[in-house]
Amino acid sequence: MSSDSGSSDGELRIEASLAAFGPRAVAAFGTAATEQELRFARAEILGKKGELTAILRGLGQAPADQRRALGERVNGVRAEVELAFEARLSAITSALRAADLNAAPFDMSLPGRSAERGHLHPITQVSNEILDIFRSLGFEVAWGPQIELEEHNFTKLAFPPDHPATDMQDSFWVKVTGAPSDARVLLRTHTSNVQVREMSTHTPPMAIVSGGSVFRRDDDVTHSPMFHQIEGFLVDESVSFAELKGVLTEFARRLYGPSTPVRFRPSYFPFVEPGAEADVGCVFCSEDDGTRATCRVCKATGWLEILGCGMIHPDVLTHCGIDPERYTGFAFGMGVERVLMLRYNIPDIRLLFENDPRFVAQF
Ligand code: 2U9
Repeated sequence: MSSDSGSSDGELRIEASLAAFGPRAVAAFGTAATEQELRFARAEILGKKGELTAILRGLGQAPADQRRALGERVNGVRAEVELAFEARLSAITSALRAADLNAAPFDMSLPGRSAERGHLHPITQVSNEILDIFRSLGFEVAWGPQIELEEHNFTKLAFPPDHPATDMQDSFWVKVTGAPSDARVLLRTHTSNVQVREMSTHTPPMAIVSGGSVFRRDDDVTHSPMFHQIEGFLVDESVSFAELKGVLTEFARRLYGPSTPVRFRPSYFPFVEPGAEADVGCVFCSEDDGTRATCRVCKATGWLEILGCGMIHPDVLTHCGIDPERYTGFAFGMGVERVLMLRYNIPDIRLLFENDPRFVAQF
């Protein structure tokens, strides 16, 4: 419906909205203190859900002959508001720049903040140190899988089938989808699987050392379900217990110091005969200064066990295709965590696996 002056209600409403809209938008930009606030205000005012879009939608209700003029008026107001936005943006940016220029000058002579450098985990460091000693004694380094067949982990090593280590309670047995139902697979309980694989595929003379993660169902302050071992063996003609003692004494002295006392005590492992354990003199106490009697590390014995060893059982050689009538050999094994715990007097093995930077950064 038209009024006397020739203006429709719709047109008047739009005119009124536009008249109020322009100054309100400019005022909103004026109160924005940061670029972020300003852009937010612009989105509210000119965006799809903004006031101007609503006014534009109202154009449809204006008489057809006035729509064009009204549309031009809306665009004019939009241009004014855009100009006000640009002006405010430039004022905010200039003020920021001025504040920057007037601020206290940047001191180029201040030292930079250096990034902290990472390093190898202490277990990797000590493993490398031990492997390097055996390399320097003429051993080659070999690696093998952590998921292994029972044959390589137990059977060829002459473990009797009822040995407690083969029990569900002691080892992590693995179900392999799609494998035959009689496939027996587990997480290796020692790195001996590498020795078995190497012996079964090479011919003597051989001197090989291997290392890596191993898995047993153990969990307390001195045992972790995952820990690290280093094992080695030497097989040749005429190898005797004398070679075992010579090589392992030299190893212990290179690791713990040239005058370290070393002793061998008889022990039992199914894969060696005779078997022994090697001890080094306790590094935490001495008889001379009276600290031995109360030493908690060596339990006042003066000795610390560092590895197990022995002459490879003839049955194990046979299982790996080596003629025990012609060849003999010695083997040894040690826990890497134990070496670290003894060296640094670490009370709880779990500290080595929590990876707290306050602990690990000390190595
Ligand atoms: C083959 C033949 C013989 C490896 C050996 C030990 C003795 C031993 C333990 C020390 C502490 C493991 O980490 S630990 O629990 N190991 O005492 N290991 S002889 O003998 C072998 C290995 C492979 C074919």
